[in-house]
Amino acid sequence: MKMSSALIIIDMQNDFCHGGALAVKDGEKLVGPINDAQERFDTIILTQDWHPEEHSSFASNNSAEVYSNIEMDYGSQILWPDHCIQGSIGANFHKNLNTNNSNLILRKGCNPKIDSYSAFFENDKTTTTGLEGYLVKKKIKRLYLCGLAFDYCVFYSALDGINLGFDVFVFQDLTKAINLKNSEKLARKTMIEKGIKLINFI
Ligand code: VGL
Ligand code: ZN
Repeated sequence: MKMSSALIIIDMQNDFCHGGALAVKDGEKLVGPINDAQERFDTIILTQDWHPEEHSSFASNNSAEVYSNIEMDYGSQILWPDHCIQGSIGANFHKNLNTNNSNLILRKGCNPKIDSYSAFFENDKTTTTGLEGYLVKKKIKRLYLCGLAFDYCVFYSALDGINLGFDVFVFQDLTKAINLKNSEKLARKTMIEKGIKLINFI
């Protein structure tokens, strides 16, 4: 791929794979093809969901049901099972993911008060992760997204990417959805409406 493109691999971590705290069905099956996709790119970015134990997006910290919604200062928030706790095995990348070629590993969701689905902004939609600056300085114009989960972190990263003026492509065969309340369909529809291109790697 050209110098002006980047592959952004979202949250390929144990907790989103088989046996993990927030497992996405067949998530681990993406590892091999994502490793293959890396061979086509000069710039590779990995994101890592990286929450403190007291994170406000955990149902356990709100005495509430898993997958219920609460209102935060920044809007509605789904309450998740405890996952991707900083330094835990669940937060590690899947053991077969090739991490040798990555230029940047971006950790997100570190602020206990704000969740962060997108690789660009926390869920308050204003606190930046710094990724935009990194890509702009490297003159990257086109983003190719893959990883977990299609309807949360991949979706919100793709939306922010296009809103920031990048060309955004999602490898739909290198991502899998959690699919709460039709979220997979809604994510796909919104992406298409916004001009995000859903393409296949294989
Ligand atoms: C994710 C829910 C909570 C994701 C992360 O990677 O899609 N989803 N934290
Ligand atoms: Zn998370």
